[in-house]
This record gives sequence, structure tokens and C-alpha cells, in this order.
Amino acid sequence: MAPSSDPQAFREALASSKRVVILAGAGLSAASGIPTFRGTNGLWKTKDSKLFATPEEFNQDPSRIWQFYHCIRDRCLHAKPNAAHHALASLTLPSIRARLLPSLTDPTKPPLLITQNFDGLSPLALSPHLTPASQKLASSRLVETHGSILKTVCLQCKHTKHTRETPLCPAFAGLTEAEVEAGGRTIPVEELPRCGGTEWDGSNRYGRCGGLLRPAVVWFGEVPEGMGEIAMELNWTDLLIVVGTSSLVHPAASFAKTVKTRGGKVAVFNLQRSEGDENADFLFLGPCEETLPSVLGTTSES
Ligand code: BV8
Ligand code: ZN
Repeated sequence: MAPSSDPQAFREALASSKRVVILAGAGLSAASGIPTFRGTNGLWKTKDSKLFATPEEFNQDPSRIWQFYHCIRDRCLHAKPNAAHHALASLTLPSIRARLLPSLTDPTKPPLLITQNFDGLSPLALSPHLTPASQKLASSRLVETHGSILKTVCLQCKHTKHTRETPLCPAFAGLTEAEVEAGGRTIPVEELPRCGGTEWDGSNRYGRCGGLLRPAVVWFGEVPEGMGEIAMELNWTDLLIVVGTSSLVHPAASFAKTVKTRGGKVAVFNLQRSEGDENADFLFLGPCEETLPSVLGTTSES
């Protein structure tokens, strides 16, 4: 049966769902000025992802890879969540949840939001009006499965750090996308982002051991974050909402099939047709920053 595009029917499915999971991709952040990967002017349209998004390439030439991610990171630092991020974040508000999701098995728990985006915008969209306890709960129901560009990992002591500081090393000061496009700078590995930063005093202590840092994003061939929690949650999911993803990158691209196989429903929100959406129960084509708030019905109170 062809997917339905009837918002009322979708809201009825939402209202009768016991366990809802949301899977998001680059389309969620498109309206915030973050380029997608495979859409128009997508990152991987002009570049081969295998030359930028693999641990092997980073080990081969950390300077080239760091300069590439420094520019993306700066874009993400200057970006703001859009109406689609806020519509999803509003589901962490108990009042909205009670209205839209009255049948949840555990009404205290927001739907699990799995984002493939490393731009940090979904965490940023979590409402400042939440109490600290609800903030904590809402963050625990958000999985950045492909990591976060706002986090670094030390290759030596494995310390991870979340920071909005930029640049992460003096050698990146004033570095532009145009300069990187033109081949970038020659930066010795000693001058790349280091564990302990510029204050590093030669100690080898955890978190300031002077080790080389890497962006805490999940590269191809690496195991995505939260796989255990995700697998457990998908076992019981009766509605998966898929937003702004081409559904081409695994394992995330297989979640919809998993839910359908277990008798659950799938709703797809995308600017255009995408992989496997013919098997969805609901399909809402258009910019998700418009379709999500209106179809979810979060506009009035969010
Ligand atoms: C792994 C971070 C083992 C780095 C990324 C099975 C079959 C085939 C291949 C594989 C397989 N299993 C594994 C693989 C290999 C590989 C893979 O899937 N390759 C693909 C390309 C064929 N997967 C891996 O390597 C993964 N690791 O498998 O480890 C393992 C796994 C599990 C358990 C144990 C061991 C690691 C994958 C993570 C890679 N890292 N990013 C970086 O990119 O710099 S992936 C990258 O692609 C992004 O994170 C992104 O999120 C992800 C998916 O892209 P999308 O978000 O969908 O973006 P895209 O541009 O493609 O699409 C945007 C969509 O939005 C479009 O449909 C467009 O129409 C829509 N849109 C645009 N604007 C809007 C909109 N929609 C609504 N509104 C709008 N305004
Ligand atoms: Zn370290």
C-alpha cells in the first residue's frame, strides 16, 4: 500500500503509539545552513568521503583532515537550530508529550532521538525552560550516533572533551574554506590540536597529556555510538519517525526495516523521495522545517 500523506492519520498513529523513536539526518540541519552530504551542494558531491571520513586518512595526514573539519566545525559553531530541531525538542516537554503522545508506555520518557548529525544542533535545541532534571533526561534520550564535531578525543589518553572554543590550535587561526579548497596550510603535527591545548606543560596526565586530538565524529568503518541502546529500543518501537536522511548509510539506514519487520510503523519526512520510502506508512515530502511543526502539530505551544 502506498504511504499516506494525511497529517490527521499520522497524528492518530502518534497518539496510539507506545514507543516512538526518531532518526534524523543532514536534512534536519539544512535550513540552519549546514550542507548535507549527498543532497545539492552536498559535501560528498564534490569530495570523496573515503579521502576525508576514515581513520586511515586521518592517520596518513592529520593536518589535511583537521583543516577540513576545522571549517565544518566553525560552520556548526555559528549555526542555530531551526524550526524542525525545535519541533523535535518540544517532545521533551511533558505538556506537549501528554497532548501528542498520550499512549506512551512510559510517559515520563521523551521519544529516543537518534541523530546522524554531528553539528550539535539537536542538543542546542533542547528547551532552556526544562528543569535541570528534565534537561538531564532529555539529553539522555538523544544519541549522536555519528559523534559530535564539538567533541575531541585524545589518541593517547582517550580523554574526550566537549568545547565550543575555536580555533582549537593557533595554527587554524583565520583558516577559511577557500584556503582549504586551495590545498590548505602546511601545519606540522606538533602544532595540531593537542590534549591539554596550548597550556600543555609537558605532563602526561589524563586530559592533558599532550597527545594528538582527533574530531570525535564516527568515520566510515568505525562503530557508531549508542548501538546497544538503539538496538534495545528498536526492539519495542511501534513508530519510527525518519527525518531528512537519504537512508544510504548503515547501520542507521537499516533501522526502518528493523521496525517494519517487528510490526511497527514508519513515517518519513524528506524534501524528496529517498531510499526505501515506498515501504513507509507515512510520507511527508517538503522542507522538514515546515512539515514537521505543522504535521506534528507542535507549532501552537512550542
Ligand atoms: C560501520 C561522520 C561497523 C563523518 C558519517 C551495509 C551495507 C553497505 C555498506 C555498509 C553496510 N554496513 C556498513 C557499511 C559501510 C558504511 C556505509 O554505510 N557506507 C555507505 C555509504 C554505503 N557504514 C559505516 O562505515 C558505519 N560503520 O558500519 O561499522 C559496525 C556497525 C555496527 C555495529 C558494529 C560494527 C559508520 C557510518 C558513519 C560514517 N560517518 N559521518 C563525516 O561524515 O564527516 S556518515 C554521514 O552520512 C553523516 O553522518 C550522515 O549523517 C550520514 C548519512 O547521511 P544523511 O544524513 O542521510 O545525509 P545525506 O546528505 O545523504 O541526505 C540528506 C537527506 O536530507 C536527503 O535525502 C535530502 O533529500 C534530505 N533533505 C535535504 N534538505 C532537507 C531534506 N529533508 C527535509 N528537509 C530539508 N530541508
Ligand atoms: Zn591525552
